[in-house]
Amino acid sequence: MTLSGTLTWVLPIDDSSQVGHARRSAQALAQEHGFNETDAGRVALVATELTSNLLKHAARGELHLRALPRFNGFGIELLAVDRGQGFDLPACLTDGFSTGGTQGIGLGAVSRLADVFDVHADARGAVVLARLYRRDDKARDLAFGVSQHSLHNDPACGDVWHLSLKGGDLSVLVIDGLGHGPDAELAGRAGESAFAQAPFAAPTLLMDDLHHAMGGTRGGAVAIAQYQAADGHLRFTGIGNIGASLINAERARGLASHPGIVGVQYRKAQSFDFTPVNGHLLILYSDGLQSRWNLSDYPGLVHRHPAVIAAVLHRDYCRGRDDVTVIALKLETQHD
Ligand SMILES: [Mn+2]
Repeated sequence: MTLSGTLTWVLPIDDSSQVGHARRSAQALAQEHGFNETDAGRVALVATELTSNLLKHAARGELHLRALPRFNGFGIELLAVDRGQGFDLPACLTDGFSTGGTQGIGLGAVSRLADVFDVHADARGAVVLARLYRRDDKARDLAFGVSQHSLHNDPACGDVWHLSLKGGDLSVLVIDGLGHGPDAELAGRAGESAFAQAPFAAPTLLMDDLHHAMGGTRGGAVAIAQYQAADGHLRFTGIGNIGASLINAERARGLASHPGIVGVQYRKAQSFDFTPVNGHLLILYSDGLQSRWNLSDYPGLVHRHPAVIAAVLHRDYCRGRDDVTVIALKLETQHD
């Protein structure tokens, strides 16, 4: 089982005229991924309500759309992201709470339409997550989230991620191809192809494979993390500046990488072991994200769905001068 990345689709929402566009965009994305009319209609209704609710409490923000990679079924992820204050969750959850000019079904109804619904709201703004899966699939939600954006919305993205699952074990890769644009993407994709051939090989050996595969490209920063569910064991190897943190409610640890550029030059790859870390959150991010964030600045956020966490960090710490990727993953048994 393999998941790999596409860019987050961002729709700016600052006027009620954009609600219809958001609804049609979400519905079209669902239909492209095989949702039938009823299921795509649910997606459309959720998009309408999330964007209307956002306009009402924050006046402006963004709707982030993503087709969830195949995981026993297709899904659509919608994230309403804003910097507004005073988000009133109990009021928003009340059925019939009018969001102005819409059906006013309230987020309570959205939470029942969606297979996954979660919210984080504080003084810095709100992020509301809804995931909907096709009803005819036996999809299970993966406790995983990604926010990925290229600089200036370039269709080429130098950041690449790839996640493999095997019997509850996970192996995840993040590459930041040097710079940005098509040549950076070429470097990233070369490394991803090598990784995809043996994602559960020893990470230091994998790093050598990636080094060879990325030779002749401009190279990049690479991090590989492998989780063994049976003993709650995480192994991490990094070259270059992919950020990595292992977090639970008590503490946060940074996972260290060695200097170098994979595909060009580095002295050695070394793996570090962490155990037991079941139940921890693993966050990997490219240097398009500032590293000075601290999840404990956001009360309760560590317990939210990883997709909410990735969206909050992107909203508040994106540098805006490079491609950016934030992956958040709950380390728990996630059967393939
Ligand atoms: Mn970068």
